[in-house]
Amino acid sequence: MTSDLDCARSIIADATRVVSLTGAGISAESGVPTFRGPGGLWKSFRPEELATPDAFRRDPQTVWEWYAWRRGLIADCAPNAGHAALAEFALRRGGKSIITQNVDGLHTRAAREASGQADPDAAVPIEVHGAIDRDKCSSCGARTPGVADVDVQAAATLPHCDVCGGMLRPDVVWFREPLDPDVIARAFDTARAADVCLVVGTSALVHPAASIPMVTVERGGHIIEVNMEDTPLTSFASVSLKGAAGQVLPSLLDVDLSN
Ligand code: BV8
Ligand code: ZN
Repeated sequence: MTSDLDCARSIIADATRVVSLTGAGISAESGVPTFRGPGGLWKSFRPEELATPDAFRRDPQTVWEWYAWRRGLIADCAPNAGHAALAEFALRRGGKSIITQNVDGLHTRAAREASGQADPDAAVPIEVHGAIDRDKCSSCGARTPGVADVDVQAAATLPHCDVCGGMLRPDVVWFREPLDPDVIARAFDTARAADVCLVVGTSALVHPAASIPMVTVERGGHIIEVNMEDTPLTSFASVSLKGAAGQVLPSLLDVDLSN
């Protein structure tokens, strides 16, 4: 009896192009809270109150307080075996293949750690929802490295743009904001050209990102899902592996992380 893992491994072995779409679940074992699971961020905060342009217009201090808290939390986290396995696999296969909804930067750190002196680019993800460690000017759009200590005491003490004086915001995509058209087009094109879309640690509820794996299926490719629970994509998956990303990915991708 072939196990689901063996079935998934043989699909990947036969594939020419494997792309992955990751969500907050791949960072859970690194200590970064997910959004919708038990203890998730949206359990104690309502996304409409913190992750929308209206919320930022209405109460920039509270939005900045939440993002500064998350920035500090993420700064103390490290990539886990799931990030490392995906990075090794991407470097081995070549060609940009990691698409992430996450803004925590852990895939990029794993890419640098896995590549050593070599070019990490194949393992650097397409970040469809932006990056929490970058700021963007809400007036002129200038992007800068994230301000380290945000003073949320007053609107005047929040970070402002050196170029035009406009108020800075975290460089992430909020609800009801369009994604960067070039970034999301690249993500869909990458998935369209793939034989397999490996979907890891996402509830597959947020669009348009959650639709990315469907273009692989529409072209006759496979979805392999790694999650702790079923999602709206599970019924489209050729194999659905229940388990933690950090446990499943090294054996699924045949990556030995012991050294
Ligand atoms: C837009 C901000 C249009 C950054 C986030 C249909 C089509 C198009 C849009 C919509 C649509 N329907 C509704 C919309 C609007 C909306 C949307 O999708 N709403 C949903 C909630 C219904 N979409 C938007 O607003 C998008 N913009 O469409 O604009 C437009 C066009 C033109 C002009 C104007 C507007 C913008 C979406 C981006 C929102 N920003 N975050 C930040 O602060 O982080 S979304 C937020 O959710 C995060 O970015 C996150 O990445 C994303 C998805 O969540 P997940 O990553 O999946 O995390 P979650 O906690 O949900 O799930 C974790 C999973 O992991 C679970 O399944 C769990 O079982 C699993 N897990 C846990 N531990 C492990 C594990 N798995 C493996 N191993 C483990 N150890
Ligand atoms: Zn500016």
